[in-house]
Amino acid sequence: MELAVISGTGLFTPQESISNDELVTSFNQYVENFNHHHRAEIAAGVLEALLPSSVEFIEKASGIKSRYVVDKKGLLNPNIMAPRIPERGNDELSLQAEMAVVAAKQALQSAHKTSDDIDAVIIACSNLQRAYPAVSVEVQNALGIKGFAFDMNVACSSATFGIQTAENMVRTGKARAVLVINPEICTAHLNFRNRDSHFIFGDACTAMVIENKSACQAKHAFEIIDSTLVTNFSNNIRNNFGFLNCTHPEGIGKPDKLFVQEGRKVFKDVVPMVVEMITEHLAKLNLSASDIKMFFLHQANLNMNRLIASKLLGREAEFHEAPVILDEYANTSSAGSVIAFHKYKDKLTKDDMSILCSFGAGYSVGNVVLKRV
Ligand code: CO8
Repeated sequence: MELAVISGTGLFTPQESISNDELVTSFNQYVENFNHHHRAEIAAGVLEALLPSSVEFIEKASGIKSRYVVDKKGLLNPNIMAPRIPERGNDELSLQAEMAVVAAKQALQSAHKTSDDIDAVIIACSNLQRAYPAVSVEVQNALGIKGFAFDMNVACSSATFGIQTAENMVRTGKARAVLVINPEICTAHLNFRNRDSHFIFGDACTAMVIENKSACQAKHAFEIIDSTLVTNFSNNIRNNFGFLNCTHPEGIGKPDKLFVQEGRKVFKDVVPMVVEMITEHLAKLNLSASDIKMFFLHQANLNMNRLIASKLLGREAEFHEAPVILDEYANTSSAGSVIAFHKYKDKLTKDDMSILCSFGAGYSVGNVVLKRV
């Protein structure tokens, strides 16, 4: 068996950002408009008045202070409250492919690789912008890569599931090097009229080069010591958007065709699941949490990450042990833990161990144990 390393990473960050203040102002304007428009039904008890959102709640409940977005104007317009992304012609690069190409080029550069060194492209993310042709094949074409490409979706855990898929290809010699790319346009599937979750998501794209250790030319790389995946069915995070929606037109535009969650239940279910999985995985490798220098955890909720890290370490984690990017990026689904890895991995020195862990819809959890080489 060959050894596999992550030898390069890249990050595409949209130019526009929305602060909690801006988001709440727009949401509260929508609430005011709604309550005014429906004042008769509300007075008659037929409709419930909507409640306003608050900056303080968002920051305390989630740790999120702002999010990058592909379209700020549409999102902040209380009459739209959704990104407005013009359709492109079939001969133009699609938006997801465009984000992916930027992140992939950075990853290739940091790995000291060119398109000729890559044998496969995996687009792994929560939402794909069309059915076919696969976005990955479009990216493969844009980068001039030979070999093959495919798309995969495991919601928030798409990146770690993609890493293991690439790792297996490299270990078995099926590919010399693989690009795993996570273009997440989460704002297009978020219900910005839902007070409980309107603040949760942002947009970004990450990319990684995963390759055979013996061919690695990067100054610093991260050997994939082992990876483990688990899924466990739950309806607590759900989105019923899909290609069959048009077969039942009555359901089109209903809130269940966007992201819906029972946030409290997710928190309660997922924390023990993640702690148990990481603990067992480390034990299998004769390691314990104290051997791990950095925990690159899925970035969904600050309190959740604090609790997971403290349960693993038996004490509160310092920022440098479990870095957070949530405050700036919000939840970017599968890209979140990779953004933390991309930004803070250089703090690790030779032989330092770290983990990259994702968790979310499915439920799905993926844990990758890495060693800086
Ligand atoms: N402003 C003010 N008050 C509010 C607001 C608001 N915006 N929203 C709710 N409240 C109020 C509630 O009404 C409630 O009031 P009361 O106590 O009087 O009933 C109070 O605040 C507390 O509400 P909650 O119990 O809902 O608040 P929590 O403390 O549980 O926080 C969170 C809510 C932040 C949602 C929290 O539960 C959480 O983050 N849980 C974890 C969720 C999680 O990790 N989800 C994973 C996400 S899935 C993923 O990462 C990828 C999915 C696939 C991507 C899809 C792309 C779109």
